[in-house]
Amino acid sequence: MKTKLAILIILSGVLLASYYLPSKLSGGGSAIDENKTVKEVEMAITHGGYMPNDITVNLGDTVRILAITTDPSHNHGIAIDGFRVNKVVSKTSPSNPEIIEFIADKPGIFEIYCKSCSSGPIGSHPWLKGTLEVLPY
Ligand SMILES: [Cu+2]
Repeated sequence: MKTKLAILIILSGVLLASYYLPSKLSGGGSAIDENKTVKEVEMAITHGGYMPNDITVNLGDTVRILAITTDPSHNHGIAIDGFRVNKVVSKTSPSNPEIIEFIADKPGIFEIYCKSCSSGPIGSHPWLKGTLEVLPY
């Protein structure tokens, strides 16, 4: 009786493995894929630039930017046109950042800039520039 139970457990284990393993090995698709890496970047926006101002990820990664601004007196933001990102960042605490998340589903070098700064007292911040590089496979 115990042997039958053991065989049953082993069989069901093999069945489960054969069900889950192929889906882990195949990949692809542009929707959120559990097998892909989440690339998390803490970014501070100062009056004079993004820190860091260079982000490198792999194609297919989920990019999660945890952004804060050090000067909330006027709007600082993050825009990446290639991924339809345009967010005002008004949070100042690293423990409660603005979260910007998207999937890097195309390779290339994309500009990070501030679209919201123009509403500040000194107008747009042309020096507020960074790059996002998405490496191909
Ligand atoms: Cu500023």
